[in-house]
Amino acid sequence: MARKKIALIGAGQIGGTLAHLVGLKELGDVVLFDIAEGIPQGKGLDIAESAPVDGFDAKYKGANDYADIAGADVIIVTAGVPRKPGMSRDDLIGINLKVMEAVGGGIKQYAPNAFVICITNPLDAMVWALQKFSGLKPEKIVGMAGVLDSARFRHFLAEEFNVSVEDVTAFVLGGHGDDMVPLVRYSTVAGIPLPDLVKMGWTSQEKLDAMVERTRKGGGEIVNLLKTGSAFYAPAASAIAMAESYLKDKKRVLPCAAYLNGQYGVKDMFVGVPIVIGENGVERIVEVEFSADEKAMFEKSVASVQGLVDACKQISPALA
Ligand code: A3D
Repeated sequence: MARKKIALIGAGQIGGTLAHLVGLKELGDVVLFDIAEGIPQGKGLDIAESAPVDGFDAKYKGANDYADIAGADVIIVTAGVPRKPGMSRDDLIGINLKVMEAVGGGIKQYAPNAFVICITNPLDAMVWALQKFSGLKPEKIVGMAGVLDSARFRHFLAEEFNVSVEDVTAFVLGGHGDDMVPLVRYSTVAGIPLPDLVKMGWTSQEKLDAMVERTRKGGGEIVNLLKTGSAFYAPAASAIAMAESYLKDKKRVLPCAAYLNGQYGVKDMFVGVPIVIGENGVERIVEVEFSADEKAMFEKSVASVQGLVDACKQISPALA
């Protein structure tokens, strides 16, 4: 059986980390694409030279021409600019929308059957625009945010409880902004929901509230520490989990920005919800029940995404 082809559009901090992880996990051969000449070629060669040491087989090709992504099975998009301290994700919209137009054109021409994972911010609006520009079927394109936001919450919880991260599950839904929705009721340690753990004295409500808030601001915390860019290790790991579920038909249930067409009362928008990813892409959208408070938080988050989508339509009339 031929190896799968994985195209990474954007060979920056996340793109390079993705390329390394694809090799280490032997998910397939890699094409690293970027407008910067030399960077994708250099990173590809560097990682290929690590393969004999780590013992993995994968071919790496650096590219500056979209023709090289032809026939890709999976495409992960990180092209664009990241945040700097003091910037919100929404500040990136003008520049990154133009990038999505170029990337969408390349995908439409050379890899219209790929499963595409978008990471470029502001995530929910950029994946929406990328779907329009590329013409991909809605079930073949998703945005990565919920897996990362949930992983951050899981990390904080595992530290607080002093238990393995493996036994902590968490659910963060809604848009990938400061009003994302960490769902405490659906987050557990080995199946025990967080509100029960508060009752059992494992932590206090105040501490739990603080972890929820830290999760919401998790991206900004890293931006402020790094000063020159945004998080890349955990975002790359998160997108790889999504790609792996598609490539291996694992049918994992993961929170991702998926195209909603009436689910959760939302139409023609990408918003973070639990989905099943398998060989057909988005195979199911899971509609969980919200309490009144959760519903209000979710609707606030959706309204923020709607604002960004409206801004995209104003900047690029082709999207209206
Ligand atoms: P960075 O290291 O700057 O890499 C971006 C790469 O995109 C650079 O190598 C650029 O040369 C390249 N690029 C720019 N324009 C184009 C173009 N038109 N075509 C192809 N390549 C281009 O950034 P990064 O890797 O740290 O982050 C990439 C994106 O991911 C940013 O928009 C971040 O805001 C976003 N991000 C999202 C999350 C989510 O959870 C959604 C988390 C972290 C970062």
